[in-house]
Amino acid sequence: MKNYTSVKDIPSIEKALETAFEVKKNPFGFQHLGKNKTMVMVFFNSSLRTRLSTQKATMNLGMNTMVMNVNGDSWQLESEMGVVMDGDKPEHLLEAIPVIGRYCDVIGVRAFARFESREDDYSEKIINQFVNYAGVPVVSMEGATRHPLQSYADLVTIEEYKKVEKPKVVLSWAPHPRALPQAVANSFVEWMRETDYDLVVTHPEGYELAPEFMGDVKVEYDQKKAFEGADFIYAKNWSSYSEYGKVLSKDISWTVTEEKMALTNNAKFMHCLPVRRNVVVSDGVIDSPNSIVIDQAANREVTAQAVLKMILEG
Ligand code: SN0
Repeated sequence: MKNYTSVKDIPSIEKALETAFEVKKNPFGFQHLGKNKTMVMVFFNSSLRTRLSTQKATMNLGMNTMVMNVNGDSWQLESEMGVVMDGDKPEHLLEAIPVIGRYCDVIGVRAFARFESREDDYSEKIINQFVNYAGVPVVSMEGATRHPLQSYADLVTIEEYKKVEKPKVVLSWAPHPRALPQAVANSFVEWMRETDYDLVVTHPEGYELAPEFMGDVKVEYDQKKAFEGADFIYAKNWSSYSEYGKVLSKDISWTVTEEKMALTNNAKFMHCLPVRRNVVVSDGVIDSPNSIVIDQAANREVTAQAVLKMILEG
């Protein structure tokens, strides 16, 4: 594997699962791959799980890691082409990226949607500049449109908890005080479409995800109907794609509650975290034995390591 920016970079779902379970069983068994190799993790946005789980994954593989928070530690980086750089940004990505690439063997980059232009975000302007200029493999630690390290961990978690061959998996929009990217939802749908699970997406009108991610996936606008018989409820807020980046609703009748979970087939509750308690999900649901959000987050280490292993193997 050269770069990792979407499910399309993985040889197959079978290989992804096989590698993840191999790494989970034997986390320190592949240190020959990482010896004397270095990863630089570049963050344009905040992180807790991605930073710690990916760094831990590199340590398990015997690699070294350097972390750069662009909005605090480094020069502010210009990303527009052809601009006169007489403003507040002293360095261009065109130099910064290849320089970083000279210091390491893998670059991780987190660059969320900026909501300035849907076209810029959906062309993955920042991640693609890294892919084009790094000279070393690039791992997306959440781009503008996808969060593939998260989705990979989501898949592994569902595989571990599923009780039937083809579980009903429901991605439910939930309210939130701020405008969040569509990345986690897009990427989850993209990964789930590679499985034979029964996937249903539920959200209010106006929150339709981009057609290139949804394909022919079923949308059920009635959240309670969607929850009926579900084996997994994956809650996530995202802002509107059609009215790009807008918050069209903060309707708390979409919060995931005990009453709604009672409609499911004793479903497990999932969320990528961080989560706004009693906005996205009630305390009662996230604190219940059916909540698997901590195991889901723990699998981030496993799948980050699986990705790095596949990259180091070439
Ligand atoms: C990010 C998102 O893409 O939705 C990262 C999720 C892994 N989430 C947030 O930015 C949440 C911030 C908030 O204010 O709750």
